[in-house]
Amino acid sequence: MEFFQFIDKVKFEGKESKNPFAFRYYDKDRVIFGKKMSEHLPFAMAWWHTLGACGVDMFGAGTADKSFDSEKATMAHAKAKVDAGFEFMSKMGIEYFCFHDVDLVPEDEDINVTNARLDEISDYILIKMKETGIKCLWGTANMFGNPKFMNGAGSTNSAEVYCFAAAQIKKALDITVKLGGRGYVFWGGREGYESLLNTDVKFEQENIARLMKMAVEYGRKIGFTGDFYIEPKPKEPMKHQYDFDAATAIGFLRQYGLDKDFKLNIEANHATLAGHTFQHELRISAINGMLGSIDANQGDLLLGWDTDEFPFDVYEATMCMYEVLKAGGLTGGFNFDAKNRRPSNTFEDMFYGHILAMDTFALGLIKAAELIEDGRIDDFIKDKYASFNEGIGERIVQGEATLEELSDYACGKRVTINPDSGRQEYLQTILNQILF
Ligand code: XLS
Ligand code: CA
Ligand code: CA
Repeated sequence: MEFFQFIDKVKFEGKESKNPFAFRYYDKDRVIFGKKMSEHLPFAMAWWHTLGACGVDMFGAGTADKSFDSEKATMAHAKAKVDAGFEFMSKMGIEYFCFHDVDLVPEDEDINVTNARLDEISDYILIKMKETGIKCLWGTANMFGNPKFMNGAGSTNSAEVYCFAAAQIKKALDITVKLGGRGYVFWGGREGYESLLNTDVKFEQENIARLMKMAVEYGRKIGFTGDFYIEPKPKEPMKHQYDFDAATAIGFLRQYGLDKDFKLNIEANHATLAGHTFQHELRISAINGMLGSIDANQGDLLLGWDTDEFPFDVYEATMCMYEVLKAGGLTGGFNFDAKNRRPSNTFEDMFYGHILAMDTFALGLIKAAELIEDGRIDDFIKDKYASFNEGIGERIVQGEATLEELSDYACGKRVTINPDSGRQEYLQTILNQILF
């Protein structure tokens, strides 16, 4: 059965095209810095949003029909989602997908039933993967939806619930490895707290680390060679989440000796919820060797929650791709953890959302490469710190200087000169010149 009969394949037609089902910037074979666009931008479809989300919000029922001609919460529906998903990705030219365990199959009360369903659906997905060449970017376990996780999964007060979380991770890892996933994600949706009056933060964090350690041991045992990721988010659903931002997550990973196996999956919308720019989170990850994968979406700065919009901000995408290029690329990819707005409720809108997002990142890549090639910004930054290239500055950087020596130097000078201008407005002019 063909679900999206209105379109055969979305193709690159160039900037002037008015065809709504065409790319204006994403030209997968175009080579930039020696690599094809499709290699710079391993795009992934998020199973939960694209095949699951139907526009339900706190005030109203769904507006989009994602039944795919079958009864929801059945295995027939799970299979129809696979069919629809692979047709969608093939037509879009999206080469990867990401999933939570419970996105793939309906969850049963008995975990053994759910697990058997996961075996069945992953067999079916594997067949489709072979047919199409589409691959798995990452898998994860949903340890936040089920009521048993109300006090957390790794951070729960109940040893029994902790075991159920472990069982879900084990199975999700099995399926991720079976599908050849590049990564495995921990997003700590319920790992945090509402009140310190009822929370032992130290104990909860230690328990989360223990669970992650067990996951790493098991993953490596079954042949998982990819990266584990923490996906930072400061809040929502919890008032305070432990993986607040990249710096916090990196500190946690180092504290518990998990930093060799883990990197970060940075989501744009989570960065802004943490009061950072997307670029800040990427830079902090990159300079710590922790930039693994990206959830490519966009928030709304006028709203205080996680709106998961398809990205269209070219400034943000350019600065993101600037960080990614400087970091030498991602080991993961760009997962569109993004959903259509509630009134955009047709299958056509699913295509428009992904076309918008892919074109935004393609344009970001083109512009970031131009920025680097132009070189004025890089040169400025290099020059800015030039006083550390010789003399006393060089001795500081080499770790040769002592505090007394620096003090003698300053006292010998008597007064200091002003450091050079930061030139922010001039640099912003360069950015605009390249963008427009
Ligand atoms: C929720 C998160 C979630 C993770 C995967 O805010 O973005 O969807 O990406 O569990
Ligand atoms: Ca996400
Ligand atoms: Ca989000």
